[in-house]
Amino acid sequence: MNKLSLYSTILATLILTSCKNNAENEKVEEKSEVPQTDQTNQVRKVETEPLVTKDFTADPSAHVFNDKIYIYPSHDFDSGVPEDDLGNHFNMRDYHVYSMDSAGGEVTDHGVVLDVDDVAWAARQMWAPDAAEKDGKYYLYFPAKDKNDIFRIGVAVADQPEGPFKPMPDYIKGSFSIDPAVFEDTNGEYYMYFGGIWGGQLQRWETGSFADEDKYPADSIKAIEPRIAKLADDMASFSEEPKRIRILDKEGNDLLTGDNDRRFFEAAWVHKMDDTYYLSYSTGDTHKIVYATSDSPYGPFTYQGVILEPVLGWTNHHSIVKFNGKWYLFFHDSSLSKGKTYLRSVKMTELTFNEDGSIQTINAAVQDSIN
Ligand code: FUB
Repeated sequence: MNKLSLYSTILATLILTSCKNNAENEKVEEKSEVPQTDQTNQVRKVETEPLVTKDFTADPSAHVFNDKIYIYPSHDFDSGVPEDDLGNHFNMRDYHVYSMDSAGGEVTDHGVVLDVDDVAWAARQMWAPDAAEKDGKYYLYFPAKDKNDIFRIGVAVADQPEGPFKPMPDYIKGSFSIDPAVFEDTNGEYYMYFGGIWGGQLQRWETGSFADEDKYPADSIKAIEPRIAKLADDMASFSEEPKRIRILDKEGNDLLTGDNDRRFFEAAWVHKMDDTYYLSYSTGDTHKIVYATSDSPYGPFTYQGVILEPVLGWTNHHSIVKFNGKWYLFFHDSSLSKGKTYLRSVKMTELTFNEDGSIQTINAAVQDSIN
């Protein structure tokens, strides 16, 4: 090799190495777009037991009423409907209410408080409910499929938190999809957050009216968003058209459909700490409970990190409540049924906030109950 070709070979090698390094740096830079909270947050492993063992319970919405914790869960049971992609085997037909005088104390079962046969407009599938109190009345919000097999959200009223609840004759006008969560703001306004994709039918409402077929946005398109509507004074109707809630990354971009680790799937819940609204929800195909924050109940919310890693079973659904100065996470898993996705059990654990308001990630995974 003459001198010239030796220099050319060295130069070419240097250029190639530099390009490779640049490409690798770009990859590292891409990776560092993952929010800081995911990278730095320590994951706390917890061991938890089902709060109820006599029945299967799921989707726990917890509230503090009259100095007690009340839990409004779905009531799972085996109805014999075969498992399918639309979740028809989640064929629940009634609700129980549970209460506790102290966190982790004895759990009282208040029995059946509402049955599908008592709801004039509902046909089947009483999915995840929530409850709210206003002026001494208690309101139970629940999704169910109507006689046309379209999920709607109904409301039932009681004089005490443990029911029994008397249903309104029709579902809330303008309501659709599943997983209502009612948040009472510090100024006395009430907002319903709702929506769930796939079996929960939210994808069918993208055009504003119910579509006959499922259509999902492409991975590169903005993800389907949960909805919010302010409740009217009667607590049984919306005072506005439901609005979409934007969920952004830290650069201000809408989360995309392909962002399965962070985008909304179902199970919205809102709590407020200081002046910050925390929207938490279950993610796309990854079944984490994650959270995003905003200074308005309407958002836009900015993605922050993971609250609860996937649990045993397919679904993940939670609520967050403050009781006697401590924050608690209520959630469910399928440990009691040894992994049956539609037979779940409600659990609870303490939730820890860091000084900057971020939430410490919890891992409550149970591995060996399946054996
Ligand atoms: O319990 C039925 C459905 O499963 C709920 O509505 C979803 O959130 C999921 O937990």
